[in-house]
Formats: sequence, structure tokens, C-alpha cells
Amino acid sequence: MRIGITCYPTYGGSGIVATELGLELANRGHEVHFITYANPIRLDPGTKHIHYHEVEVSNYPLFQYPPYCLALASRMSEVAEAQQLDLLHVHYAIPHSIAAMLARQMMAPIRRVPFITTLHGTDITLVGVDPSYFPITKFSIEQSDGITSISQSLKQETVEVFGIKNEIRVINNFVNCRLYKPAEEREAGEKVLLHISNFRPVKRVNDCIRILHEVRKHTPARLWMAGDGPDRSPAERLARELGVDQYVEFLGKQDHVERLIPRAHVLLLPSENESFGLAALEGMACQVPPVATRVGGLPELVTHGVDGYLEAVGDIEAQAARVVELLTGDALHARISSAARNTAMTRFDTRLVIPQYINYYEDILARQ
Ligand code: GMT
Repeated sequence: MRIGITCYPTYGGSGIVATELGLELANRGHEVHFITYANPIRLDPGTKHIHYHEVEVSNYPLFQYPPYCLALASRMSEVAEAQQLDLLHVHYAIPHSIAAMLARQMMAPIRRVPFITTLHGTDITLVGVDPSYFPITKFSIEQSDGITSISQSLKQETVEVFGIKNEIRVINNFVNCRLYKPAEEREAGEKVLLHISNFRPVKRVNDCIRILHEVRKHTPARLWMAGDGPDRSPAERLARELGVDQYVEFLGKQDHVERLIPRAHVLLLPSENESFGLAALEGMACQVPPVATRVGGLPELVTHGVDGYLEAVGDIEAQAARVVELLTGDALHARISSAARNTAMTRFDTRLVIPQYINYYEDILARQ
């Protein structure tokens, strides 16, 4: 197939899923055309069957807000025509879905190019429900030829909040368990807690600092904070206030988290909401058990007490207690981390999930 993929190409779970999906499809011989405003991170431009088409947004002084959605729609239709694309697959509804709908309309006199929208989370739970975006988000989802959601929980929320009646196919986040794998040996020294995110309020990064502060009352530990975003400075400040700053390293944005994760002992994900929790899955594949919150799609991934732990949002004591159990109980840590890898391999490996996307593409094309 010839597939056009659009996503947010910088840091963020939806862009990572879209990029990894494109790479996996290309590996299987499909032609993949990324139509984005920048080369997606994790994408090596020289990869066979992968093409990149930049969306340029010209800025005329009259425009207070450059119309990115229109530039994207134009580029999508141009690429669809020139490259004979079979379908467009957009990740994150706003504004990619509406741009794809316009591109489909522009292409209509020549041929029908269907589009699939994959819902990732904050496009529904935060941004999409904002009154200024609600009607257009609902409309563009309903206009999609196919809709996928990364978890059952997000599907349910989309139906409840937007009243969507179209079929929504659940296709979970995935991980390449050959790339994301345990370290042969972990480094000696203080045990490491790891958090990876875009440091947005929904991630509750300050909770990671508070958890470390609590954990250190019982056992030595360090915290690595990977990523960047608006809540990094408040977290740095909190670490100083609680006197744990010498045990916290802010690593900034990381291109190769598969090299970083296996060096940690526990993955912290104290989010307010998490439609799936890709970082938790990547941790599990590397035998780094997650201590996360019981929200959104996380219970579909993590079985509490079996392959990780789930506690209430904001319950620092409970989350810290789980971390202490894992750091001080070697047998427990070994049991939970091996179950975590098993979950990643048997339910969420690319070999199982990518064919679900391919089957879905075939279904949608057969319906045209
Ligand atoms: O975590 C974010 O806010 C980024 C966001 C995105 O769309 O880039 O992540 C969402 O998509 C990921 C990949 O599908 C999911 O694993 C995350 O759970 C989801 N984030 C939230 O729901 C907060």
C-alpha cells in the first residue's frame, strides 16, 4: 500500500507511535509518506520505502495565526495525487483530521482517498473538549473513513463525550521488544527511578520529586527525569525545596530512550490521565516495572501487583511505598519485571499490533 502519515513530529507519544508505525510498515514493504512540518524524531530520512514531505506555512503579515491546517490540507492533496496514495492516516485529531477531510474533498474529482484518524488521548480528553474545538473535533472524527483508538478507555470516553456513533477500532500502542529489551546487567550504585514525558501538567511531574523524597526516607535512590516541557522548572524548584536536588538529574529530551530505560529500576508515571501510557509499556519491555496511576487506559496495560503497580492519582505515600517494595525486595523486583516483559511481548509487541493496522487499512480500502 501507499500510505500518507501525518502526526506531530516532535516529542510526544502520538508522534512516536506514528513514526514507529511508519517504520514498521516500510519494513514490511509498504510505501510510507510522512506529511509533517518537520522530519519526525526517531526517523532516519534514508530509510527504504520512507519519504518525507515537509509542510511549509508561509507567514503573511496579515495573518495573526498562520493557517497551518490549510497548508497541511494542500500538501496532503498534492502528495496524495503525485504519489498515488491509497489512504491518509492521521494521528491526533486536531487539526490533522480536518486537514485530511479537506484533502479528500480536494481529491474527489480525481479519485477518493480515504482517511483514518487515530485518537491518542489529549486530542479527546483535554484539547478536544475545549469549547472552541469541540464541534470541529466531533465533526472531523465523524467524517473519518476509519477511526482507531489506542485503548478501550479512550474509545469509551470518545463515545460518551462526543456522542460518536461511528465504529471505533481499538488498536493499542505497541513496542518493538527486540529493540526495547532488558540490560544484560544493571550498573552498580544507587538504584534509579525514571520518568519520561513532555512535562505537561497532565503528567504531574512534581509527584515524581515528592515520591523520590518519600522513598529516600527508607532506601537510597536517584531519579532521572527525561524529557522537557513547561513543568520542568517547577520540578527543579521543588527538588531544591525538598532538599533532594542532588539526587535528581534532568536529562532533557532523549532520542534513544531504549538505551536509557534498561538502566533504571522503576518507571514512574504519576499522570492525572493517561489514555494508554506508552512510557510504561516501553519500561515493561525493558523489565523496568511501572509504578503508575489507576487512570484511563493504564489498567488495560498494567495488572496491579503482577507486572507493575497502580495507585490513586496524587497518593504519593502509596506510590512511594510500592517503589520502596521494589527497590528493597530483589525477588519481588525480579518477579514483577519478568512478568512486565512477558506482558509487553505477548500482548503489545509490534509483531502482534502492526498487522492489526494493516488489516484495518485493508478493511477501509475494501469499503470504498
Ligand atoms: O502524553 C501526552 O500528552 C502526549 C500524547 C500525544 O498524543 O502525543 O500522548 C498520548 O498518546 C500516547 C501515544 O498513543 C499515549 O501512550 C499517551 O497515554 C497519551 N497521553 C495522554 O493521554 C496524557
